[in-house]
Amino acid sequence: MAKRRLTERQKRQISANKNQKATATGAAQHNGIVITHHGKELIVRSDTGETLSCQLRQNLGTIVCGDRVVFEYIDPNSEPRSGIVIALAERRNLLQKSGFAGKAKAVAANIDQVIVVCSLVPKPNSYLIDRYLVAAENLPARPLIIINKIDLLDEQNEHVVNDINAIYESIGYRVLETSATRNTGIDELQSMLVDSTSILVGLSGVGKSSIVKDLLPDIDIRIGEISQASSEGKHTTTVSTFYTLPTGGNLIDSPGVRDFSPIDLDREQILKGFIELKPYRGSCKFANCSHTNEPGCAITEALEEGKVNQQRVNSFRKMLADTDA
Ligand SMILES: Nc1nc2c(ncn2[C@@H]2O[C@H](COP(=O)(O)OP(=O)(O)OP(=O)(O)O)[C@@H](O)[C@H]2O)c(=O)[nH]1
Ligand SMILES: [Mg+2]
Ligand SMILES: [Zn+2]
Repeated sequence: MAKRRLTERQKRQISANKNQKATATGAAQHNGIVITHHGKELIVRSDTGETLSCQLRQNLGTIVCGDRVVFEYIDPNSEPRSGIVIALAERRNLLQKSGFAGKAKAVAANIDQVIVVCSLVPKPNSYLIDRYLVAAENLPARPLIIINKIDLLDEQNEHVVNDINAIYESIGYRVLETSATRNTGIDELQSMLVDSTSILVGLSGVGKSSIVKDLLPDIDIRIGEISQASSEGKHTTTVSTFYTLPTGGNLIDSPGVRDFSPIDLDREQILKGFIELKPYRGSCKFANCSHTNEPGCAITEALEEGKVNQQRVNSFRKMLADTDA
């Protein structure tokens, strides 16, 4: 007999039932989504729309923003109510980065769209954009690139915007120019968020939280400053937070990074992350081609023929070298 596939709901129920047997509390179980966490305290929004503080049952492992969970109320009659998360639903995907000493650090779960935010100040870093795109392609999630602070456009930095547009739009990515302070491009962004869960990622200080604030003006969101000396952000957002937009869709604001590396990717996955290199997969003379200086490398040939962009190939090669893949 063909195996029946369980729906997500059924899987959650089974997971919940297991825990119920183990604890025998007999308490009613509810589903919700993790909005954020402060140390061991999780903030969960139930499917009925209640936001509550939850503790975490032991041995559930890491639970992050965007995770679907099953919880019980500690005392359903107390005010405000609080809960215990007893089970974690299966994840569709998990965005992770390389944290302290190269250890994997979970950022957020169940993401449909990764929005790589860069700005004119601090300046964009193309290698960082490329690494985020590789992470997105492998989640998999749809990537979108934003160039924020477009109000700061001048003759000196004009080429930065032109280059990003030229490189990424020519390979099929969407590049959106915004100004969070002037509310430019925000309506367009809003229309690209409907019906999905998106996450804003990028350097500290590029304006991720400012963009969220434009979309949710009534919510209290901390906006940081830029250091005058270094033009870098001051890491104002410290934990990822999940927001539901009244216009449709969910948006996760994440803490800005100094650097980002995807975790645990092999050579094939890195190649998969450079979408314009797809036609050259498996076409090199040597099966174990390092795509650097071997004769008959299809990627080197494509580069010489001007079919692929030098900067992107540099990123590809650097990523292979950096990850030791
Ligand atoms: N000129 C200009 N400044 C902006 C724009 N968007 C944000 N800023 C400023 O940039 C600074 C940093 O903004 P945040 O929204 O805190 O940046 P962030 O990306 O959330 O930073 P982290 O939370 O540290 O990752 C603030 O001073 C904002 O006012 C913009 O479109 N134009
Ligand atoms: Mg922020
Ligand atoms: Zn090759």
